[in-house]
Amino acid sequence: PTIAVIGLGYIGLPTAAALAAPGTRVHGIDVSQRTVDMVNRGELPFVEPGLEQALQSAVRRGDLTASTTTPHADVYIVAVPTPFQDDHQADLSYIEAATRTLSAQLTGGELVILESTSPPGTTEKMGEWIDEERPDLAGNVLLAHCPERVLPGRVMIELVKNDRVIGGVTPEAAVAAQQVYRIFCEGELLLTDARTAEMAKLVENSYRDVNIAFANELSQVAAKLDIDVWELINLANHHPRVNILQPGPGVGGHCIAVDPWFIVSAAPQESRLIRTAREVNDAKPHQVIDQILAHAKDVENPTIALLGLAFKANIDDLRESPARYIAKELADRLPEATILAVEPHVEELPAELAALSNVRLSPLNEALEASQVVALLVDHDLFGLVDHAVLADKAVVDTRGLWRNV
Ligand code: SAJ
Repeated sequence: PTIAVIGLGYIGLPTAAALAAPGTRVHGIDVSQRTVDMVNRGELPFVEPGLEQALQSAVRRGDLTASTTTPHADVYIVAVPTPFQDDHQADLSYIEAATRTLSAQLTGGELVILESTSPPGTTEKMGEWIDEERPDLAGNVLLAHCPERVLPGRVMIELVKNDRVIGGVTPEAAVAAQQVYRIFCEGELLLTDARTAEMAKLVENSYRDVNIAFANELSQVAAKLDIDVWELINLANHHPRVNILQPGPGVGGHCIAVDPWFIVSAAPQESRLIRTAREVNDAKPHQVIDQILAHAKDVENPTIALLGLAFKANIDDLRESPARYIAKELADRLPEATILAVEPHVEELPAELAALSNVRLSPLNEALEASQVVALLVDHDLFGLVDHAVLADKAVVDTRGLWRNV
């Protein structure tokens, strides 16, 4: 079959490359001409270990091509963003646009798979959009939802190894989608209906959010009681049935901080714990800002080193990053301070920080030398190598417990 992957982002592009690896004919579609040009040259628009090699060989063999227009294919995989709006409702406009566009190419009998994380009922809604565009097909299209579960930084391994949930709007669609994922997936392919598959994805990320919220709440409780939270968690985790996650500066990324809201908006009365966890995690960056401000107020025209801008360790992804939010807030609230942001994985500051005169991207050593206050926001491996003697005369806010013995 020919497979079209719509959306060549963090999920779509690795999926396209994995599908093309055994020689399947894959066409990638993206609204960004720059992304399309890069993919056609075998270049990565973002960093992901192992992906460049897979992309280059697929492009070189001619198994993977890309364009901004949508051609006919036997299978469509939709992997576009589902951000949320201010009211925490999912913004389905990208899915709707992709669905209406691909509808024009359908001849009947094609399989359309939604990979984007979506509120329950979205895959069925795609069917309604296709019906509106193409009443002549009389619903003769197979629809399934197969949410991705890969962890950024380990995408190429997890794509192949993870089990997957595949929900069909009809059982026939689920079976057809299962055959597609068999092309590259070695994990179990578990069949269900589309709504349960949609919900399974949201539940997985909410589970993680609630558990991180527990750790973040403990960090506040421990600070109040003057207890080292890292030691506390480490000790508690020696219990055979306790496995507490790690506190941090807040929860970033485009999934865990978003998906729980889709459950809350679908069933607000019934999801009190999920909502509270979101609120606890969203409060954490403000608590870190307060800690940094408390140290900075003792210094005239302070220089503050912020270590890390990414949303988690050892990746270059700055989207929805609490560290980036913390940098912006500090720069706004301390116009007389100099903020030196250290992020070895990027070459320039994101636009909202680049626009500020008191924030600069700085090499690690320079930032450490110049600063009176150091906040570790991301546990990149590089920061673990910092000589503790350099920190001795500085105020340190270690949000990840990387330097807990300083
Ligand atoms: N974090 C903590 N403490 C921890 C673990 C994580 O503060 O103990 C923070 C991280 O620093 C980061 C955020 O949480 O800011 C999220 O990081 P993550 O590593 O937990 O997850 P993501 O967003 O990179 O990927 C998640 C994964 N979901 C689960 O583990 C249930 C991944 O499998 C999903 O595919 C992905 O969301 C997605 O796209 O939905």
